[in-house]
Amino acid sequence: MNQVDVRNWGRREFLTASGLALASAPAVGLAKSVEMPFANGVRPLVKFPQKREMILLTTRPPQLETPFEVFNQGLITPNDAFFVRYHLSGLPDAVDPARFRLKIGGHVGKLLELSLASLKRDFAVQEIVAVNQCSGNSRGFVEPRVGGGQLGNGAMGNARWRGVSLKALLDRAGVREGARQVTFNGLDNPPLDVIPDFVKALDLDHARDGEVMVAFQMNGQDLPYLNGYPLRLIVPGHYGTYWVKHLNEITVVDAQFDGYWMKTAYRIPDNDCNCLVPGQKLEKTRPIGRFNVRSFVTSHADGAKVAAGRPVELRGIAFAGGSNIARVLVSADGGQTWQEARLGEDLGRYSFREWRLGVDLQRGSHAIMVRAMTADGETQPLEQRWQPAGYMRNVVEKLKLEVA
Ligand SMILES: Nc1nc2c(c(=O)[nH]1)N[C@H]1C(S)=C(S)[C@@H](COP(=O)(O)O)O[C@H]1N2
Ligand SMILES: [Mo]
Repeated sequence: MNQVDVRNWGRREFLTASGLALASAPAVGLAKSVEMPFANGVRPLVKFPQKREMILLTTRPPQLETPFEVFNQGLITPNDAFFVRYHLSGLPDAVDPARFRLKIGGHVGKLLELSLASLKRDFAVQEIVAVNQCSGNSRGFVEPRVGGGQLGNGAMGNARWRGVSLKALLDRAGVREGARQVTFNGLDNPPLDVIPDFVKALDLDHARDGEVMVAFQMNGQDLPYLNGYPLRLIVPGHYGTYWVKHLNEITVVDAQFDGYWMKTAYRIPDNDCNCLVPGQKLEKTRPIGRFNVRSFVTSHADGAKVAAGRPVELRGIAFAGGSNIARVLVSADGGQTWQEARLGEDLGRYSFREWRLGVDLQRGSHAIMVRAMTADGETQPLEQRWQPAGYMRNVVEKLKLEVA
């Protein structure tokens, strides 16, 4: 296999993208763009290497959102449409798959330095279908507005990940008595030393649950460069912040890891709703963890017009943080009455699940709502829950359909 070298890759595409991001309104007007339904929601559509046209949030580092219609085209999000999120602009220039090594060290019996070939050959390979979702997915809709990337609903995706279990790697290295957490670092670096490197941690029990995985493939292909080539961590049911890309260092530690990205960033109110009243002071916090339950209509956009006189086929997706989707309820009258949707193929408890429902609608305007419930009985709130970082939005979605 050839070395992946970003310096030789689609130079023009990177330049086009940077040009767009730096340009002000007139250039955006000339380029293709989309408008998110919130203030300052105009976004350029750009092409990066190995990606189709995506919604641009920032160029350095690349942050790309999936155009929402992709979620209506199948349960698996194609690699070239999968969203991209980075914190640090120091992306690795090049990754040579022959020379790449994954180091597993720290509080272990034996330091491992694994080549990609050894990883694929010497450990049992496993697969899982799982959603990766950014903590700040949908942040642009939060009211009152909060700081951070103003994302629509496209900072999520569902893929079939192939790799080896983290447990098998840790067992091979031999975790020593007294170990508490495992930390994960990738090849990307801060542009300046004052910005802390992106390092995340999981408790030892979680790291050894057999589901957390080091993946080398996504939907049957090598990971796209921007989604973490050659290896990334998969933490099923947990927010994307833990899914470290370009993963090359796994370190077992005998204390609670207190790096910036665990201790300061990505924390949520430590209360039952993980929420605050806007303006309320944030006191006790904990690191963000599992997804809450969400559902979307994918078949129709807000404000869509449909023909009267025949049933309207509504369709969408639902997912949660590890409990199966048990029910999806749909309202066509703004929440007064609810009907049960049919669920589609079950690809596992970490995957998107399709739902469908035919509804008969009179001429006029209709408020469609969708609400999912898990096997554990968790459901979506009817009123938004606010928190200062705008994480974990999962309020019931509402959209208007015009029947004429
Ligand atoms: N090395 C590295 N891994 C990372 C990040 C990063 O900045 N650097 N960002 C994380 C965050 S916050 C998210 S949401 C996911 C996004 O994964 P994707 O870019 O493949 O969609 O990557 C995670 N892994
Ligand atoms: Mo994220």
